[in-house]
Amino acid sequence: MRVLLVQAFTALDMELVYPIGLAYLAAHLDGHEVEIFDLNLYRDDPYTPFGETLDRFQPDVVGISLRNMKVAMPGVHTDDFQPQQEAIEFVKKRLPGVKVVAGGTAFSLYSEAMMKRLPAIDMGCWGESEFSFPELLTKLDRPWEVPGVYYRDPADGSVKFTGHRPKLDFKSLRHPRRDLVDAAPYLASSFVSVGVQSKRGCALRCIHCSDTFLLGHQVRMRDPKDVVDEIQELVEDHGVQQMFFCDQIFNIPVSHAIDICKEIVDRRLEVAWSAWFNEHRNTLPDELMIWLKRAGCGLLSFSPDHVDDRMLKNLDKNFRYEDMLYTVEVAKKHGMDVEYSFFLNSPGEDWRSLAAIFKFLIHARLQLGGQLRMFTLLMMNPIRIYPHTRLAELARESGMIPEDHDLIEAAYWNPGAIQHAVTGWKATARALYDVRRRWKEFTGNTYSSVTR
Ligand code: B12
Ligand code: SF4
Repeated sequence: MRVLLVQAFTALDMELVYPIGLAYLAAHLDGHEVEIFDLNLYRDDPYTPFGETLDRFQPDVVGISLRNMKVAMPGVHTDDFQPQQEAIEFVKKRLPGVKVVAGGTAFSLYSEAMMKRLPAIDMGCWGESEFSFPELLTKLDRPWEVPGVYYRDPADGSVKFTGHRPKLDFKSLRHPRRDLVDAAPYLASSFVSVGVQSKRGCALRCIHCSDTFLLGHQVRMRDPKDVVDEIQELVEDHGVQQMFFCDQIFNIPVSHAIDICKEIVDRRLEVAWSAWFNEHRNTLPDELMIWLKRAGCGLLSFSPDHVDDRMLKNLDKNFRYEDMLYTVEVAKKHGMDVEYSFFLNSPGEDWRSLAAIFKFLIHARLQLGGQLRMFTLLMMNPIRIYPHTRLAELARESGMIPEDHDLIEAAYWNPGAIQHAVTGWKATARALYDVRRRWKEFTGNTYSSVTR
């Protein structure tokens, strides 16, 4: 069978993302002719090269990877479904009769809604699909026999799901088919664009996170030697000098992270990289920091979401403010660059907790100077409410969203935070005014006459 694997649009205003999920699938498609096409490589005019590829390759099946939910450009698209819908309808128009199978994180999080809103999708695989997709290809006329599959009931067209499969044994998977993807445009796009995955799953329980629904709480690790074999192949055969570990969290467990670093050092691989790191001080020991640096990790990417203890507790984080201070201390000590990203409107936010973030920002800047590369405050971007999260439960319980909301356009909005911010500003302005007044009284008004 000829199978064309297509990466649908990712966030249109952001960096390219190497289609590692499709490369994993391709590695498990024995006996099929496979190609990978990324629509994002041609954002100005994707449909000319896409049409040419469809005409030339004449696939029997198009597997479309839907990664991100938010891809629409305001003013250009009506909603987030439009770009993906256009791409899938383009396939169906160009090659009527071709089967379109969807997959990817956005598909897995919003499967039913996607099947309903995008009728050109014939069927889809939920979650990790290295085994379900090849199995489905042998049973395209009987998808109901394959666990992990969404399909349309031939009787009435209703959307059905065959049920979840057990989580797969990640360490026994083949390496992704890197030979099917030209790494060059991704390398040119950003230093995080090419990914390598050393584990799947996360043991932590942040209330807003959907990764644990997608990949489970059990951390499934690959043998560090096998991980570094893959990195070596990327460096030596594909000219990769920079990469990102696309694990949920790289430094849990610490020993696995250290073993990967040691292996990179032993093989003298010249590659600069980054990853998501947990902030708890026990997960950032000096030993790890030393190996990270030696192995080419140039940036500690942290996504703590907050710094204030009360808020960290609300978000069910495994670390506290003391640990945040420790991240600054350890980065300074080892000369590592860091970046942090925060939410500014989490459940329970008030002006004191907002002020704590700004206080931390000042502290980090003073301590780290240029080593503090980026400090993202998602102020205008409240926390997305992903399906199957405790945040979703919270939002439903509090009446913020109706019980049956499909969560496609749902964001946690905490009006209290704005009120508190205004109260905070007022309190600060009042305090400043008081200081000024007292200064005037004390100096006999010299201050204002001098400044006037
Ligand atoms: C690493 C990562 C990043 C890295 C990527 C680095 C890199 N070089 O790859 C960086 C930091 C750049 C990043 C950025 C962003 N990310 Co991100 N990221 C991830 C993360 C943690 C892992 C993705 C990954 O590589 N997985 C490994 C591969 C092997 O898995 P996979 O792609 O899912 O593929 C498997 C299955 O999905 C399925 N599958 C995939 N395609 C297909 C196709 C078919 C036909 C079939 C049958 C099956 C199938 O089979 C594959 C093999 O098992 C995920 C979390 C997660 N649970 O996946 C979030 C995630 C993908 N990111 C997310 C978001 C929101 C973003 C940002 C918008 C964040 C931001 N505001 O900056 C940006 C967008 C970037 C962009 N340009 O679009 C969301 C997307 C949710 C959504 N539906 O919208 C996720 C799911 C996290 C979450 N739960 O919120 N991200
Ligand atoms: S640490 Fe990251 S992946 Fe793990 S539960 Fe929290 S947000 Fe999700």
